[in-house]
Amino acid sequence: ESAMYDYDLIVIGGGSGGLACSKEAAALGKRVMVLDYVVPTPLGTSWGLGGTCVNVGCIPKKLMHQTALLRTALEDARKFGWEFSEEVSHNWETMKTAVNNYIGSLNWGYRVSLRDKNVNYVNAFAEFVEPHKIKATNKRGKEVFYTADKFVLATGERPRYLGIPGDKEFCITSDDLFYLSYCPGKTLVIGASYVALECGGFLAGLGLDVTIMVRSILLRGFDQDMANRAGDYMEIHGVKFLRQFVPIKVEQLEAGSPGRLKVIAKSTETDEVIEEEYNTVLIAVGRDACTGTIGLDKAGVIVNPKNGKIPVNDVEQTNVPHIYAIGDILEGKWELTPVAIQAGKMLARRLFAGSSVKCDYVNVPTTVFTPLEYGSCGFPEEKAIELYGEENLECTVPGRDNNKCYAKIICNKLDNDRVIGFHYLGPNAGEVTQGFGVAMKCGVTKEQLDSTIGIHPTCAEIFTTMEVTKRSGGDIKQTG
Ligand code: FAD
Ligand code: NA7
Repeated sequence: ESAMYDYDLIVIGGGSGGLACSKEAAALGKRVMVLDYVVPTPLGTSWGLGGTCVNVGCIPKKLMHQTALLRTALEDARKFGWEFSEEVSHNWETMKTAVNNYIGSLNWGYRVSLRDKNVNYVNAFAEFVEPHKIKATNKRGKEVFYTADKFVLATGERPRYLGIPGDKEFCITSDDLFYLSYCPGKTLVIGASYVALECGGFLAGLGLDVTIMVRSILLRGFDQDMANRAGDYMEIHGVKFLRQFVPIKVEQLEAGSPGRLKVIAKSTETDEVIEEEYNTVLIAVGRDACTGTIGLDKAGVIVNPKNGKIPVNDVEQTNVPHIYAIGDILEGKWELTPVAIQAGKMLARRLFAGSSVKCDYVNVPTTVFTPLEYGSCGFPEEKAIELYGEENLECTVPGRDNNKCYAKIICNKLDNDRVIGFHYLGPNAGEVTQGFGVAMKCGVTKEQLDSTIGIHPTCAEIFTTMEVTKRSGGDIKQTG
């Protein structure tokens, strides 16, 4: 029946999930098309093939985070005898150019690999006009129609705005930050998501005056004990936090690169209204799924009207059997690049190679690249208590290096002291957490961690010698 259509599979969205899925399907001999199109930001920023991760997410933010860490390394270097007399300063434009060039090479690499793998790539915006037919509109407004037997939705998300006067006109989001042609100067970051804390963190690390406006708590959904420690470290290292405030208006005092903006904000607890001037305002208050303008009603796909997310079953199938969805647009799933890639690959294998292996969304390790990085896998303490009851858990917690490093594991006493929560605050958290993610996938217990011999001297060895339980209230400071 597939022969009646132009393609066996059309993938809408060429980001982490869409590229992985389309390449895998083509490698299995299917006729595959992928469409990717970037709608420019309100300020006109746009980018190439590859989606959020490469262009406006993981990759540029890690490079800028790394740039900021180099400054700390310079300071440490002096302490240990490196002598350099020139004053150290940072050039935004040089960094921006280096980051953009790196991204450009990745964009090119993706194009080449799609061609090599026989995926038909079209740079056009796709929307359904019928259940098996889409309309593709390119930059010049030219419309072409394509049909397919099956579809995969992988359109990702874009930053949410606040809906207050001046936000779209004068503020930037992470979609603009990595392409900003000028140094943002004194910056207000609005929001307390990981995107807000990471961007605020590296901007401060570059030496800028940074304030983060927090409506309620830091890093909702993450272990709060750890989130607050990551925040405390930022505060000690110069990031200002304006807590329990929300912005109500942004006015432009002077245009420029950067210009001058006035932000008026009100307390969430009292009648207090404050105002302050900044050069740049970065909004990072969450992201909206790109599902509202792709004709899903024409295809009959159900979307959660509250958040625009798409509910799927455990094989990433929507309510319409021939339409699947992966990545950030999924309801109740992780918003992470490796998750989108894994889901895309597994889906293609199930659709076209008779596989029955599903994407496992449990115990996905992740890291927040705040100035002091925070890696985690499994449950936050709050969630573990809610699910298992405090009396059935054991929490072990050593800190070290003047408490710059902090670690915590949560074990389920009802299940052999199996590790159900892993939390690490310290250098190279991503590298450290990856390995423990494997261990948790294998069902690691406290006893097995204890019988593992550490690598000395490292921060991660701490997980092999954890003795102090949180319950005991014992001294957690470790040395050596
Ligand atoms: P995307 O990668 O967003 O791709 C969707 C693509 O579809 C986009 O190119 C979009 O333009 C296109 N598109 C949308 N609608 C249409 C249409 N109608 N027609 C054609 N094309 C369309 N994840 C991590 O794992 N680690 C990190 O460190 C990390 N850091 C991040 C930092 C930031 C600042 C942000 C914003 C995100 C970060 N993420 C990180 C999340 C990660 O980027 C996403 O989880 C991942 O990119 C999701 O992949 P996706 O395939 O679902 O969507
Ligand atoms: P999240 O996690 O939903 O975070 C949104 C953040 O923005 C959060 O700190 C919110 O504060 C804050 N927010 C939202 N609206 C406002 C307004 N109007 N004013 C001020 N602050 C606001 O979104 P992300 O996209 O960053 O993260 C998505 C997922 O990644 C998440 O599920 C994690 O598991 C990882 P709040 O806490 O609501 O007061």
